[in-house]
Amino acid sequence: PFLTSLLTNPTFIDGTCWTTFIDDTPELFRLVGSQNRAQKLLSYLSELIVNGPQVVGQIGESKLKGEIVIPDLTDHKGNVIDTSKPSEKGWRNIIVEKGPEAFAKAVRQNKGCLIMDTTWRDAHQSLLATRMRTIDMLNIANQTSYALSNAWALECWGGATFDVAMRFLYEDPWKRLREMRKLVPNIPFQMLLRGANGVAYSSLPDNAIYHFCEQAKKNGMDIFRVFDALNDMEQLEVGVKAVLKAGGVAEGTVCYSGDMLNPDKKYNLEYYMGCVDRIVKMGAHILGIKDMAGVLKPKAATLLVGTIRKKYPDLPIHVHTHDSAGTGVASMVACAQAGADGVDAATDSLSGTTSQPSIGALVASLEGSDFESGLDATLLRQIDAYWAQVRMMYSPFEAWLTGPDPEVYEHEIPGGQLTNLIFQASQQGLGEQWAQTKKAYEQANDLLGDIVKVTPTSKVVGDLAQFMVANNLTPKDVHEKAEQLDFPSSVLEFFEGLMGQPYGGFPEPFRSKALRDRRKMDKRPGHYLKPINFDEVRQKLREDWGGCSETDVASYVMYSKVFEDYKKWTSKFGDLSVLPTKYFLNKPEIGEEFHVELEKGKIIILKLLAIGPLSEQTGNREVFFETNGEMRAVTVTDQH
Ligand code: 3PY
Ligand code: ZN
Repeated sequence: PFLTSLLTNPTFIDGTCWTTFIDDTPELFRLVGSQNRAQKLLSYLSELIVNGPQVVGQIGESKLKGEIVIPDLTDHKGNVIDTSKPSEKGWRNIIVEKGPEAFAKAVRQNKGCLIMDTTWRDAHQSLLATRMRTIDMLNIANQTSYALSNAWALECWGGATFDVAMRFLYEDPWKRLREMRKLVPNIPFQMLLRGANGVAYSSLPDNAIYHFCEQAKKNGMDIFRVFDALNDMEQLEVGVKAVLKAGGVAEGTVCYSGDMLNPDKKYNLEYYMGCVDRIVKMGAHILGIKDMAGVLKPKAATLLVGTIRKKYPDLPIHVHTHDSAGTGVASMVACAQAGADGVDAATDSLSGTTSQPSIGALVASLEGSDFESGLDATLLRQIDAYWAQVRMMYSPFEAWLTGPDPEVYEHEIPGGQLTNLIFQASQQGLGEQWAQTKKAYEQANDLLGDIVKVTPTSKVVGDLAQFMVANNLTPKDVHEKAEQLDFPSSVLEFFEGLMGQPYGGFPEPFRSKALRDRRKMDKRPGHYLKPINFDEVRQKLREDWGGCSETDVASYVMYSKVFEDYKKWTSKFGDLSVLPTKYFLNKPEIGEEFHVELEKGKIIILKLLAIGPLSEQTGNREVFFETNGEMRAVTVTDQH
């Protein structure tokens, strides 16, 4: 109390009693020199408090000010369901007890249409710039284990979540996977793997993909949706084989692009059936159809799924879509009716527009039909009450889309990229250029030969579009000046062949003009890339960081620079995944008390006491906290 009153005393705050106070009475502050976990956490908070969110990689204040209420689940009679232990019921039991083939058989034999919930991966990737932190999934994991116990799977890992976890959230994606798995042992986990690109943006040596899949399976992954962004079947096969070798369920996936109903478009039914035949031959357990932009209209869905069902009566079919144009529920119902075994949806508050269609709307639309989902709508609504609050907490990452965008049929921008591009445009104050960017995206796609667009090829098209807008280039200019222009590196990598071979070949002479004397690979990149020497990587990581796990090795191989930056960050600020999101994004108020669970059962109670005045000599400020009743101070350089 003495210190608290002193720290809030006006003469202390204005600096008049400041200069000698700490020097004269160091025992009062018990400054902890050792870099223990709590102190590192305080360092992060102090940076956030003194220098603002940008300095710690955040972008602004969240709209949610209060505490998030975690709902109890109640059954139809109003009785509270005991969720202290996970549910034991779920489709994962078949995978664990009988293996991938048995799972594939069981979902095919299931009478209704199962739903995969994408809330933990694609929904926030598509709506909130992939920024959902592990803690916010873990906080609702017990309830989820019950409410979604009959789901096909929880899509919860892979895609962009892998690098964003390290890059922006300062979290270990592997730790996320293990922690989720502990709390949800009953529902299959599904991830997104970009074929020979792993979870990166261009191809890696084959042995990196095998190692990655082995680690993912060991750390709790069950079903791997494997796609290739160009539907290059050789690239896809690398991923499918790696999953089969690791013992996972392989969902070999074809990406849907364009409009199959339009006879003038490049990708028609024959093209897709050719891809499906190859995927079946590879030995995939499940066929995935990935409509990443949300352009699969109900009639096309009926035709595509219906044709596959007829040709391959025993093949489980799982369809993914985005609701960008507003047709998501209609298309998924059409898929169910045409013979799909599973379709994707997201919790209501994180659904719609660029995300997946609403799970509540889909469950209701299938109710009473032959294609029931087997999910309990009441329980889903109860956990959605949690997600509504969480979405508000992540408001700094909203693109503020107000409704469906049927223009997606023209520009074909994938859901996740659409919000990303809008978000980037507004961050850079280029809001008015958004209409131009959309148009340029269409033109860039044509210049590149009308390619299938999904990560990483969607980035190629997006980068070329932004390049055209920034440099005021028409498609004609691009053609004419191709030999002089410095194209974005993603465009050059695509032309080199580092993302595989596009259907119909590369556009010439554009490719050669843009590449000049760079290499041209006309076979899949794995033929050229030198295999990873894993022992060398292990040795390097041990030398640099004093130790390494096999999952660190996998992270480093996938994203060396991002991994190293992440390690530097955590040596300075510790494991920030334990910090509640409210205080990860926003600074606490003076006098505000909050809890952080450093590890199970080890809780610290924190309170911000005061922010000291700026020292003219050093440019520093002192920030004072109470942690478990003990005073701690952190010195921070004021960067203002
Ligand atoms: C990804 O690759 O991250 C995607 O979500 C593609 O749709
Ligand atoms: Zn998607």
